[in-house]
Amino acid sequence: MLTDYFITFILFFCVVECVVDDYRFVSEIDGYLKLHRMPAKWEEARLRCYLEGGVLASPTDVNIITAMKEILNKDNQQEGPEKVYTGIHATYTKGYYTTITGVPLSQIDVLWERGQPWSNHEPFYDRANKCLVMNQSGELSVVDCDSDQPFFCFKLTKNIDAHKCGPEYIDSDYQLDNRTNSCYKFHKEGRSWPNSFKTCMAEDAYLAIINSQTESEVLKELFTKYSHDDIPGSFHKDAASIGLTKWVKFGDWFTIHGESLAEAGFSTFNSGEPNNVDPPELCGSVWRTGRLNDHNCNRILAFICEKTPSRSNDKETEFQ
Ligand SMILES: [Ca+2]
Ligand SMILES: [Ca+2]
Repeated sequence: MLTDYFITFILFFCVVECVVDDYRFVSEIDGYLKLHRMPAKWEEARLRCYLEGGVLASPTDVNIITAMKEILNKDNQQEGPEKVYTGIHATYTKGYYTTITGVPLSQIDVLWERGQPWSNHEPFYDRANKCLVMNQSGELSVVDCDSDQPFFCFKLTKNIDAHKCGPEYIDSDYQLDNRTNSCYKFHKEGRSWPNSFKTCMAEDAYLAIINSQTESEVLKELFTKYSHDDIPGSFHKDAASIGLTKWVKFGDWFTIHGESLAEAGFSTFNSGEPNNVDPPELCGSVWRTGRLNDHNCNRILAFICEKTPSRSNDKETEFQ
C-alpha cells in the first residue's frame, strides 16, 4: 500500500519538476531526463542510458528540446555543459542519421549550428562514425562518435516504479533481504567482470560484497533460485561475479569498497580456491556454495548486484 501511495505521490506532485535519483520529471514530455556531466564516447553514453533503463535522449520535438535546453542553461545553478550528445547517430551506415529508437533525421525539425552540417563547402556529415551533439541553444552539429561528450538519458514515466528497494527508475528486480538489510539482484545474463561492475553502477548499486556468514548464506540461497537451465548462454554457471578483486601491488584480495576480506567480514574461499587456474585470476566471484573464488576478469559469468535501501526509505518517510 505504501508503494501505491508513493507512486501516487510522484505522479501527483511532480507536475512541474521533481527529481528521482538525479532524473528530473518533465511533465511536457511525460518522462524523466538525467544529465550525465561526466563525458563519454557515444557508444558508452548509449550503453549507460540503456543500463539505466532509458535511452540516450534525442531532441525530436519542441518539448524535449526545451527541457534539455533549460537543464543545459541552468543545471542546479551550475553552468551546464556547452554541448551534449544526442541519440542521433550514423554509426550503422555513414550519412544515414537516426535516433536510437529509429526516427530518421529527415523526420526531425533540425536547427543546425552555424556552418553545419557543411564544412569547407563539403557535406561534413557524410562521413563514417559521426554523431550529433546539441548546444545550449538547441542547435545540432556533427562530431566524431569517439569524442567525449556529456549526455542526457531519457525515460518514460511508465518506467518509474516505487519499490521497497528504492523508488527505482531502473527496475523492480531488487529484493530486500531482512537478514542483511540489503537489496540484491541476480543478473543471469553473462558479462565480464568490468561490464558487470558497470551494470551494477548504472543501477545505482554495486557488485555484491559479502560482509558476513549470513550474507554468504543469502547469496547462496539467491543463486539456488537460478538453475543452469535458467541461465542462458554457454558460460560457466556455478560462479557469479561479486565486488572483489585482487590488489596485485599489495598481493591480496580487497572489496570494491576498499576493504580487506577480514575488514569486510567474510573471507572463506571455496575448497581449493583461490587457485589461479586460468591466469591471471584477479577478479572475485561466489560459488553456488556461497564461498569465494578467483576467476579471470575477462571470463563471462552471471553476477550479483547489491544496494542499500536506506536512501529510498528516507524518501518514503519524507513523502508520507
Ligand atoms: Ca553486503
Ligand atoms: Ca579460481
